[in-house]
Amino acid sequence: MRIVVLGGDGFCGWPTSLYLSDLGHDVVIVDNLSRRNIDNELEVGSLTPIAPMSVRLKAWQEVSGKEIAFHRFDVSDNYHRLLSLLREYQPDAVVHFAEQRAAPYSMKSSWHKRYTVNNNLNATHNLLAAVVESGQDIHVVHLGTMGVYGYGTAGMRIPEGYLRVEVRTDDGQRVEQEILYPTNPGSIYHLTKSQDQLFFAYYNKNDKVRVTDLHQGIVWGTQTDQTERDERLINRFDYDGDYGTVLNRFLMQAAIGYPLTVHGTGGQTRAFIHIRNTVRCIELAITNPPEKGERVKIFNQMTETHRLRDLAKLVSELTGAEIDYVENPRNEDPENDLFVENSNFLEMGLEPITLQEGLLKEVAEIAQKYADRCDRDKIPARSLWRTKS
Ligand code: NAD
Ligand code: USQ
Repeated sequence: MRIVVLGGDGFCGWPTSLYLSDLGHDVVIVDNLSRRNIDNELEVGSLTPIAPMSVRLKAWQEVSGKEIAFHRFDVSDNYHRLLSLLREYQPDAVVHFAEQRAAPYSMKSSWHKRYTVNNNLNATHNLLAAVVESGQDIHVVHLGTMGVYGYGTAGMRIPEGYLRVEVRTDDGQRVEQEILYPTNPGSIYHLTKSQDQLFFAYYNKNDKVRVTDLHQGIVWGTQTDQTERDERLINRFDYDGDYGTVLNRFLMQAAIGYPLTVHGTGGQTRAFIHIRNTVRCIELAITNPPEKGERVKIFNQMTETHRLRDLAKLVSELTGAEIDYVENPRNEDPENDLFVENSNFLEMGLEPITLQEGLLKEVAEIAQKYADRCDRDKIPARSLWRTKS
């Protein structure tokens, strides 16, 4: 297949591009390198030494014999470059990772809120408008988030996108319907992913665009079979207070002897998935597209849930790290249960990689190996989500 990967320089997009290329697909990456520029803004860098794009692509050609083309432009702004690419390259699928993905970054200031909204909503809308204007039947595969649901239910499993409801009509009859699961975003970033869902529903209804929306949990791990092949292919590892996600942060903190930063009581429960499972899920989504006219397919892309204080205890038992319960900078429920339906991917053949299997390897091969690149001053989360009163 011909596949465009928007955001293909990022943490999920880079290993996905290599994985798809390795499978024999023809891959084109689009990225405006905004994530690297945000590192400059925040005066921080990936714990792993990521190579510039041209070096990455040359290394991939050397180790695999395969070429990946790269276009540097802003999907939220350069509509005509995107449209031309779709017209000329005629992809079967576009995988859309090209959004500002950190919730704390999106909450730093009104500038960061506006940037995240402008970037994410325009990127998604430009893609859908360009698919329609191109006149081609391109399958859009989007990376969404578990956070669109909020993280709590009344004890039920969170379904894969749609909720069955029963409404009472004026004449007293009961009618069943399936509606998009009501969104309950906790940050401006998560709000943009909630709004993305409406774009998909609209373009699917009005223009029959085929869309798969992947509601992904927190991704952990770093390397895949492809990124491991050469150090120039190494994937990024974010550990700072804005972009570092909780489990990778705990692993890096354990490796450098920094007490694990549990926010609040650690009673928050979240969904997780390993990066190797992420790339496999994208493949499964691409090879199982919706039919023309079928509603948006929504899959929950996660393999396990964990309460954060249990996660911290697990990492502490494995490594001897201390745990520090710090004041929570975020505005979120201190405790929640989380039950998630994920049978779609399991039935398609996903084999979950569990925390127990991968944690120690990650600490030894990544966190400890690159520990000297860590700037300890960048570890605390400083983005405060509540307005000061
Ligand atoms: P990332 O920031 O590492 O990668 C995103 C890439 O998109 C970056 O390379 C960035 O430069 C590029 N980009 C952003 N805006 C762009 C634009 N307007 N035009 C062109 N390129 C643009 O993020 P990631 O962790 O790889 O996440 C990728 C996607 O997966 C995001 O949409 C995110 O919401 C979703 N997701 C990530 C996680 C996670 O734990 N990392 C979990 C669930 C969902
Ligand atoms: N947390 C800590 N200590 C830390 C960092 C975070 O206790 O040092 C807590 C947070 O307060 C939060 C939880 O861990 O309760 C998750 O935080 P996170 O930064 O790991 O993840 P989140 O902000 O939810 O965002 C990440 C990705 C985002 C993706 C989302 C999936 O950055 O792109 O959409 O995970 S999900 O969480 O399922 O919505």
